[in-house]
Amino acid sequence: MTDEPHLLTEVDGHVAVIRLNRPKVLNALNLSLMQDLAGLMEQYDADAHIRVILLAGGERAWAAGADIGDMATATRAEMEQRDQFTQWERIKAIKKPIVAAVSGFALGGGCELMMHCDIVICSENAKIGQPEINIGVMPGAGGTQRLTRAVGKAVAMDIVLSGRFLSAKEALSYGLVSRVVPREHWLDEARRVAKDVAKKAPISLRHAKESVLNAEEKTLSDGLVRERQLFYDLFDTEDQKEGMAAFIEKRRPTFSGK
Ligand code: CO8
Repeated sequence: MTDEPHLLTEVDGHVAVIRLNRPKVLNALNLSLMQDLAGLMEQYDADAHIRVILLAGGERAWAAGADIGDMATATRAEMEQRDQFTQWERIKAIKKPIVAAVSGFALGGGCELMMHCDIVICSENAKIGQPEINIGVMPGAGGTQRLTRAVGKAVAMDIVLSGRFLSAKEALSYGLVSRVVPREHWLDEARRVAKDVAKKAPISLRHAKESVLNAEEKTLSDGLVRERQLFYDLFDTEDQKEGMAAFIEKRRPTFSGK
């Protein structure tokens, strides 16, 4: 009997759907899953047919964190040698929009993976947190940095130091997720959002994603300079001409990605 693949994939129009598939361990993120996930995302990022990546977990868990079994007896030197954060850097470098479909637990590395995505569609049953403090460690893949930029110091400290789980509603009120949907619609709604985004001009999507992410890393004035360059660049694209002509002619645009 062969093992189930830890990632399932499907292409739905211009949307590449990737599903985390380790349900027995609540989609715990081990090194080989993260390597394969980064590789798949890079493959879709380079594929001109794909415009949006949809990353989904299962109904009970998006991902309950890094695989604790992999780390339980590791020394500092072994952890450093594994160099696992390279995989996370590869995901951070993906240029196409990533929509997350989150249901159930999004904890530790799972919450950090969610924060690597661009639009987070979240079931009302989601439980989101950074509980590393309960097992004698702390977040290591952005859970103190991206989280603090997303929700501010006071809330980030509460989440990281108490290890408590947030409800979907709380996460929405803090700006950690984009939309909360009824539990029976979490995946359908995320697919709908991904397909809707995939109708937009691909170069505009890429530039807009880069520019929004710059707000996390650059100063306001540097971010504004880069925003202006990216905005001007779009006037060299066929899709800008098509988009504006379609508006004037009162028809739907057909974007070519050029
Ligand atoms: N790693 C490995 N196995 C896990 C994990 C995990 N993170 N989470 C759950 N499992 C396994 C359980 O061991 C259990 O396996 P088994 O059936 O063989 O006993 C199975 O999944 C089901 O879990 P539970 O029986 O515990 O289910 P409950 O509904 O009782 O509880 C919880 C669900 C609350 C989610 C609970 O499982 C839990 O607390 N999980 C751990 C959450 C956690 O601490 N996450 C943080 C991990 S550390 C981390 O993410 C650091 C990231 C650093 C950056 C990334 C670098 C790699």
